[in-house]
Amino acid sequence: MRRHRDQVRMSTPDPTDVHPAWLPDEAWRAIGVRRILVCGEGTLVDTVQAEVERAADRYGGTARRNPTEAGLPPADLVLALTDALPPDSSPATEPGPPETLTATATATTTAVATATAQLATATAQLGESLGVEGFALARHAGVTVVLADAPAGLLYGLFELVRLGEAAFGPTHPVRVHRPVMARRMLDHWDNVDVHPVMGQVERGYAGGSIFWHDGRPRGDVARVTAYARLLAACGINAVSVNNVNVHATEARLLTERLDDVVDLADLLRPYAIRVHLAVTFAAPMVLGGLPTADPLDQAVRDWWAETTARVYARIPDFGGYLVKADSEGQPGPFSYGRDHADGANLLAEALAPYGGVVHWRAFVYNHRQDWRDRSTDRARAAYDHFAPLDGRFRDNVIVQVKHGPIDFQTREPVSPVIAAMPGTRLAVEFQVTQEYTGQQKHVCYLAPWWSEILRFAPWGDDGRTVADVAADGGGLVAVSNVGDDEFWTGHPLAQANLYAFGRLCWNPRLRPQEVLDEWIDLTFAPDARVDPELLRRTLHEIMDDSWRTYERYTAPLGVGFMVRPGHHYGPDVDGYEYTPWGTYHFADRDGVGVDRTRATGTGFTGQYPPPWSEQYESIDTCPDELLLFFHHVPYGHLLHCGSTVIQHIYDTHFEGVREVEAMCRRWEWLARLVDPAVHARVTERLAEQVRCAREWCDQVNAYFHRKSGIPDAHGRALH
Ligand code: GCV
Repeated sequence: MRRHRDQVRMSTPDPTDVHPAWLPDEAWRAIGVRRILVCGEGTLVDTVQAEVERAADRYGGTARRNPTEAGLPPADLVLALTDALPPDSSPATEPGPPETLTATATATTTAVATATAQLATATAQLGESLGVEGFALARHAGVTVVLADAPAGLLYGLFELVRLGEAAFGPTHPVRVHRPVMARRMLDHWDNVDVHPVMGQVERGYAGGSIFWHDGRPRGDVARVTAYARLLAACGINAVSVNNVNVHATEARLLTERLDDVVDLADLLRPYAIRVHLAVTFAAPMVLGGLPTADPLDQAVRDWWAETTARVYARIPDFGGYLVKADSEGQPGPFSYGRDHADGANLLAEALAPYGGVVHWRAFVYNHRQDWRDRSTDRARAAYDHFAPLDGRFRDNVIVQVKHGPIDFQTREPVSPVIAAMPGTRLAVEFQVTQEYTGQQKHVCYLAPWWSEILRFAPWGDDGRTVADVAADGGGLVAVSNVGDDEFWTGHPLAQANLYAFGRLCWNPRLRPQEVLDEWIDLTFAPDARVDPELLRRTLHEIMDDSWRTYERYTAPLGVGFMVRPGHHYGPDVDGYEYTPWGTYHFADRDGVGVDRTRATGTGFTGQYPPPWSEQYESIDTCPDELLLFFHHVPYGHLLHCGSTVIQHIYDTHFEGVREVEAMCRRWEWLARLVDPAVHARVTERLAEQVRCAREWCDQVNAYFHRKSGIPDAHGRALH
């Protein structure tokens, strides 16, 4: 252990040693050719300085730090903390000199003064300051100026410049203020320290091993963790939980005797403004502390958490907090003591409160020992039934973390009704960047359009607040990470776009998915004289923009979900989960398919929504087609709003989905000479599997429903 820690400290991390994903060197050219001035102090300002120095060394610019006694030196780019500017950079009364590519010291001073004055006006108008993460960007007199009140803002301002490239050095423009919509932008790693006998090194990981852990030990790959932190900062993520929410024996000890391992990760992530969180077991006082109970109301248990948490903060002063999966899929929790989830969450919150830490308490609680014959128990109801009655009972530093849908990250689900049911609780909405149910990083499936739909959904109707508003006012957004030790980080190189997009949608949930994809394409695929950038961009859009809907077309139909192979969840198995205890049924028989979740005749789940959705989902006439089978059991001949019958829709969409994947393959071939050969080869290999698998889905789903219903395809295509 000691040796490992010394190794970590001694090595100099170079984040550019690994595959650059969306930060290739070329992305830094526009910055690197300029004379840059960085003003301010602190770890994050040092990071900004190191980044611009590296860029300037590569591309021939210069990077200086802080004003001299004579004032601001001439610069083309100034990145400054507002309190680090000399007092004489006061608001300019005269307009600056004409634009020039090589600004003089006067021009630099004028530009900074103008930007400072405009920022003061802008924040006065907004009635808010830049905050700890915001920044302002302006261009005057041939000088680009980034101002921030706090170091994290400067870091995010730098990455905005990277995104803009040469456009950051174009025409004059007044201050533009940027602030994140979500204060909390977090990734959860389901990484195990030990290799789990069933789940492996990373639970639901599709990109090789863990970047943090290897076979019971820290992986010790300083360069990769640093590069990861840098990539995350560049898309706006500011918190990472470093171990699986299913906390096994070794992982539990990260909280106590293996805390050094967490300290090392915190040290590597901190320079990029990322706070470390830890998933802990609710039974920790027993398994680690030797107490006879973990009862949240027991004083000795409370003391144990308080002392243990104090030790964590003594080593990691900016520790983010705990993440807990309790009373879920076999994890221990407060139910064992006759307590509820508010009792459980408040116990940990009390221990974290003195240090400003938070507990992320997951609402993913349901009965996974169900009997398929019992139609009254509905897994979709579970989170609401457990948590909504507790609204108002959670401490301020509890964040109840709710999966975006009521079941489990399916390709299509309604928005979880819990999001509208707990106005007195801070809620975080949880997404799954790792593609457990969306093709496991073997299939192209750009998920931003799906997440964007969810974030824009208005649970109280069109005039009301959106899911994004609820998260922004509460605990922000969280997602399960999709990276591993794979050469391209995410197995499928195009799956990097999902990670990038998640960060960007946290920063601004109103960004359009296509525009986020544009950003990712421009950053990731470095310009090359031989490459037609428009062809590359257009083709990637053609492949990726609609790929989530394509995936939906060839998998489980009309929102019914699952139909995957049990256990690993890859590939089709229509009845795979139908008679299991997991509560994920479709109830297909010879007459019809779907789950009746109405109040009138079903499980009553529709009643968990406020109007208008409680009514809209209840009625078969107003339920959206894409969620029909989630809410209703209907005959195969039922006519959808789109004009097709349910059975014909199943046939048509499955054939269509396969055709679309075949087209993706042809399009990708066109890019053979336009992208890095290694990336091209990897995507080609994955697309071949996607086509194979899409055909298998199509065959199995269509054959299954043909046999059940006995209804032939209206277009006479072969069904088995
Ligand atoms: C980490 C699903 C996944 C599990 C995961 C669980 C969760 O059930 O299949 O692997 O466990 O969700 O979100 O806790």
